[in-house]
Amino acid sequence: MAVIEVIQGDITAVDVDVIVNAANSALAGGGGVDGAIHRAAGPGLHEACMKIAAEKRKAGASFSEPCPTGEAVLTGAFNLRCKGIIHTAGPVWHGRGESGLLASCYRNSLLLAEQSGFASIAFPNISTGVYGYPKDLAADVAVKTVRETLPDCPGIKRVLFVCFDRENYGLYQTRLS
Ligand code: AR6
Repeated sequence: MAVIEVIQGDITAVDVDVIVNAANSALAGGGGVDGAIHRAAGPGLHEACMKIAAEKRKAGASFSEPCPTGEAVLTGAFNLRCKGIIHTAGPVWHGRGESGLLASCYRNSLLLAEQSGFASIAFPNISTGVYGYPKDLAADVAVKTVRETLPDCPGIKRVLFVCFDRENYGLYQTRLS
């Protein structure tokens, strides 16, 4: 069974096989953790995201949302020390049942990491920044979904939640202890 850990820090600096980006459904880059990951990875990452977006549109995805909320895509890691980056678009919080979409982000990211042969994965606190998802509710979904999905991912040995702020760090510590 995999270990699940939490640290407070910057996800671009952690030592894992693959990190998850809290992206947007256009894969267009942005602020927050998405901006930090793009800055650290370098311009090749934006090109890779645009290439995937174009492929998805060609295959029938909507123009504005080539990576719909809750889905996940994989790119290389470029200048980062990890081997890959999984981009998933979290839901914007409206208080109208977004937990299923947030759970899909964690589940689809784990399944994609498993399919891609990665043994360790780091998650940020998806949707808890500009997308406004309440941190305590998001932590409930994240921990529960990871625990429920890991039995389907025998190749994944380590899951790391990387919390940028102290509040999220405390919420995850409570849920994982
Ligand atoms: N490492 C780990 N976590 C971080 C880092 C970092 N370097 N920087 C910020 N966080 P957000 P969202 C935390 O806003 O709410 C972007 O513009 C942050 O404290 O990055 O899913 C995208 O392009 C917060 O807890 O993502 C989308 O348009 C968490 O990461 C939109 O924001 C998520 O905050 C996605 O919004």
